[in-house]
Amino acid sequence: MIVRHLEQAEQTERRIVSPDGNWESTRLLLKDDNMGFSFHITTIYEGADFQMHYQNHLESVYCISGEGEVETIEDGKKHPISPGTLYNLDKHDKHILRAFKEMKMACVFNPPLNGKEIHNTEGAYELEAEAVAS
Ligand code: 9YT
Repeated sequence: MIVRHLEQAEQTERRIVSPDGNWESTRLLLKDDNMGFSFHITTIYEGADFQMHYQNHLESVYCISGEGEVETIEDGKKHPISPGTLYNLDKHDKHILRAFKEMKMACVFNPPLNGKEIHNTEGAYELEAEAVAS
């Protein structure tokens, strides 16, 4: 069994701070854990407004706290986000995420992230990236 605690993981390389200043994410479960997905607790900072396009991954995002919205670029639909909302990028949807108040999100990625990924210029993660020290 694998057991980890968020506060401890935040003190390690599992905590990734995005250089664009929009978010940070502590990656509690990664590819090396062989679960077939990765699991992260992500903070989207208040005022963040940025585009992503996970061409190589499917992602589920559950809002634990905060307020915001996610807009799908293809149809311009805006979906409000509040605690309890789960959105799923099942079609590699290009999207914009906005945080009106800081949001805490639980995120699952399939395939799992390696550990050190940050967004490329397309707002995607590459399939190959450096793993974190365990
Ligand atoms: C909600 C979202 O996709 N935020 C970007 C960070 C991502 N969740 C991650 O890398 O943990």
